[in-house]
Amino acid sequence: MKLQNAFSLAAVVGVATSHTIFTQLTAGGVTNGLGVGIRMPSYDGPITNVNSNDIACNGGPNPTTPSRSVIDVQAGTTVKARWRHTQQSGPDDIIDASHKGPVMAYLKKVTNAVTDPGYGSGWFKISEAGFTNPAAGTWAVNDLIAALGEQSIPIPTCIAPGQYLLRAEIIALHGARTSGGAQFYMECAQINISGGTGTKTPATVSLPGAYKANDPGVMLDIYQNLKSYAIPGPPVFYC
Ligand SMILES: *[C@@H]1O[C@H](CO)[C@@H](O)[C@H](O)[C@H]1NC(C)=O
Ligand SMILES: [Cu+2]
Repeated sequence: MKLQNAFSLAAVVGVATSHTIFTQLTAGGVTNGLGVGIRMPSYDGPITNVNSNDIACNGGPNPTTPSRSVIDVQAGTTVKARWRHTQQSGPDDIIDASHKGPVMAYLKKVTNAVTDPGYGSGWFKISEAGFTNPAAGTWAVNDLIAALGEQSIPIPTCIAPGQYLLRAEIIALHGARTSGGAQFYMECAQINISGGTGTKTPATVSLPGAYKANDPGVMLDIYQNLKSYAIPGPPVFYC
């Protein structure tokens, strides 16, 4: 009996460590510390209810730790979101390769990046990658692992300067053949964009709201000879 419990515990830990968290942001050549300027959860599990407020900036089942920091970002530069299984460091500590799916980033203009709750209207997508190599069967998640967990996110030049939430997201589709089976991983970084020209105003969506449980890119069987993939959410905003 004792032995069996030990094995079940190992299985549970194995599953948990295949999850992931966006733990660090690199901006202007500076890699900020773990959880600095990021609302980091204590547990690396996914959000699975697309209608929950937690789909915006995590929380709920995975309580998040607030951060007082706001990270300076220059419009027109590329920032890097660093993904890890847990808050620990290490080269292999990214996400299990079984967690195939898209990798995206969104922004939301806010008055105060520290206190804004995240959920609600105002979100626009600034980058996405999906089924990047159908011939090889590889996805943006596989590319992220090859990039040692660093998601490169170009910050548009034409948006207004000011405070934003930067939401980096991975959707793991290994269990997505049933409704509620897709695993959404996301955290929000608190940033202050300077140098934006403000010449364009992006169309925005709500989170929750931008995803439906039965979207073709959310509920699908990725093991059924998939030829193409429709990344869920709005189109990417380009200047
Ligand atoms: C954002 O950047 C502007 C321009 O550098 C600065 O004046 C402002 O104090 C910054 N705000 C925060 C919250 O960092
Ligand atoms: Cu997982």
